[in-house]
Amino acid sequence: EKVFDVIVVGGGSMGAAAAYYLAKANQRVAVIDRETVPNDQGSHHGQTRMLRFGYSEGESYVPLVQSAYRLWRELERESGQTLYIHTGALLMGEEGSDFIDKVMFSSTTHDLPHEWMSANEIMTRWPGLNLPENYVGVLDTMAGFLLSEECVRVYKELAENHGAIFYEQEQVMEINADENQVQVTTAHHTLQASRLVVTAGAWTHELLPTAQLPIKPVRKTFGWFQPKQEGLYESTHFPCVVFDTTFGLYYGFPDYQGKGFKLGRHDGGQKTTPDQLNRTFGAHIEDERELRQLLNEFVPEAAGSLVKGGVCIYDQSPDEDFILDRHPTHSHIIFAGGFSGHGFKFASVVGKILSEMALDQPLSHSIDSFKLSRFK
Ligand code: PYC
Repeated sequence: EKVFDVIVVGGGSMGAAAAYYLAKANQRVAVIDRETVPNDQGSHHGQTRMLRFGYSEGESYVPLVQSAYRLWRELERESGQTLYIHTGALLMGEEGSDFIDKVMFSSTTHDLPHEWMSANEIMTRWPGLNLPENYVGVLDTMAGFLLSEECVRVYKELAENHGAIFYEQEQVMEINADENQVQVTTAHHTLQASRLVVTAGAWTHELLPTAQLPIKPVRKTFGWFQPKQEGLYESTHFPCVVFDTTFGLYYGFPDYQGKGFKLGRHDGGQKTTPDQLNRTFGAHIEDERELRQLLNEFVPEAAGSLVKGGVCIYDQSPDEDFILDRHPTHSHIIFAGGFSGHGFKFASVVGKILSEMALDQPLSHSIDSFKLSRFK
């Protein structure tokens, strides 16, 4: 039996970040993941994740994004790696829509740099976009994207430099907890610690059945498309984009390093379990069709051939807000989940908060709005 201070189950974005902060605080840390770290089976693959400040999901997220941003930039300095590409993010929808109103409310409440733009102004500045007349956009000027697998890889490497041990491709078979200790058994090892952090994405509620986490995994797809014309969508001048349309909420990323224009749909998707998930893009007829519907109307010059499609999982909470708390009956078990497709950008600050929780330190942000008890 191997003894640690903290065991982290799930070495994706949140778990790798938590391991980094814990190892840096001189904790003996073990990370267990059923896959490699990073991997393409969960919720952190696909090259890019957006970081937006003018948060449509609620103004209360803004200070958390700001901290997350600072921590990502610190991580870049510490590692010497580029992890954040500053492009701005253009959020588009019908004038007067709830979506645009919420983006504006977050932007003005927190005095964020932003530009309100009409459809004509947008199409003049970015000729690759095509908008109906009644659409407007808010350019979130500080926004950009994170190189997601790189972020996870860097956290892992730095955590290892501080002594963390990663047990990869090891599935957790059993978690046992008494009042002070936890024991985690995999096919090859039995590990013991006084704290357990569970950050296993769509697997989290299966690993902690007694916590009764209301998390529902949803299958989501995305694809890279070959622009029909060069020069319109490169990340040097084209921003990240979000389209709130009558037929769905879509997000897009500029062409980075010649991979193509990346597009995904944020709403919709199929309820699933991570073990039953069909990870083949195109397994459902709508996988490509619904992406092309958006491209044809709003980004027509990006609607060339499909370069590559991908499938990932959202772990959806009932209100799409995060769940970050202690286990209801075992306070030395801490978990974070229900990130509902908008969590990656927060992994830096969530990792830091998880480490503070595990060390019983004051928290750098209130997490009261993420309590599990709000669903009871
Ligand atoms: O939260 O910005 C976001 C996002 C983009 C794509 C999926 N989620």
